[in-house]
Amino acid sequence: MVDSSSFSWILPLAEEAYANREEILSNWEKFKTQLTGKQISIAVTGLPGVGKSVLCDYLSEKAYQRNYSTPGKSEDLENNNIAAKNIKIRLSTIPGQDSPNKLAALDEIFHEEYPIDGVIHVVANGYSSLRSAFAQEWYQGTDIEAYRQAQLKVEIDDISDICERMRKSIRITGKPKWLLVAVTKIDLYYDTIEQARDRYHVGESEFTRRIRKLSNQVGSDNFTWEVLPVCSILDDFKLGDTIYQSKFKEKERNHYINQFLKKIIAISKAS
Ligand SMILES: Nc1nc2c(ncn2[C@@H]2O[C@H](COP(=O)(O)OP(=O)(O)OP(=O)(O)O)[C@@H](O)[C@H]2O)c(=O)[nH]1
Ligand SMILES: [Mg+2]
Repeated sequence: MVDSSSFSWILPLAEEAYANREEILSNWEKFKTQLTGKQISIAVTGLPGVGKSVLCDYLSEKAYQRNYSTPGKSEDLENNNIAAKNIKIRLSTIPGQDSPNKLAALDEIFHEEYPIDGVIHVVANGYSSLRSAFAQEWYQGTDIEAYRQAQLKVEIDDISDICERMRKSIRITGKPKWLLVAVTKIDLYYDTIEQARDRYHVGESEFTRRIRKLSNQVGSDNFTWEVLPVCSILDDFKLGDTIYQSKFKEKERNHYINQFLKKIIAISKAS
């Protein structure tokens, strides 16, 4: 069982209580894991510009290297690795833009011969970067709320598609066993984080209803799902001439990245 009490949406009051990467992944443990260790493969899905690639770069430590630059729009399947105590985790990120490459990546990842163990589905509470054709079409002088609402609407189609693919795969292979929803970019809307928590986690929303439907279809013994907030790069969000500033410092971001990493490892070990 995963200890849910140690995972929180809100920053701990005392900084000393922030999740610490060194406690999660020591170099010695990483080295030992190269030799032996359980292998877990995870698909990372979500709409264009929600922050999938950058999140995976932070989880795998790539983004902490000097000269790191953000990847830009993804065209193909991307792989990142995480090594923890007795476990090797491979994150395969599916590009968000609709394209033949995206469909090929989805088919490759939801392949019955090599089923994935889990799915991390990334959402950004409507703050998708203005990168997709859809988003650019939508921002024609509309305000942030209209833009966000349109993104949140498409997000339902997207989670429905992923749930349907998961249902088919579980029926045939018994996997993936779990879904972890990453509610990212919280540095942009931390002051209203409760709304995101209601939408994606505790509330009776269309989003949570869609996942519960999957859970009922496949049976809760065969599938678990969890939701956790996170953020990665602290870029300001731009919409037309308006700029929404990131409200976090690096240490706060690192707390959420480390907490998320801890969660992935815990679910992977339990599955
Ligand atoms: N403030 C803030 N900005 C973020 C965060 N994550 C990503 N971004 C911004 O969002 C942009 C898009 O992130 P990506 O990781 O490239 O998005 P993606 O989901 O991989 O998009 P596709 O490759 O098009 O599917 C980044 O270039 C950053 O500017 C975050 O946690 N906080
Ligand atoms: Mg990407």
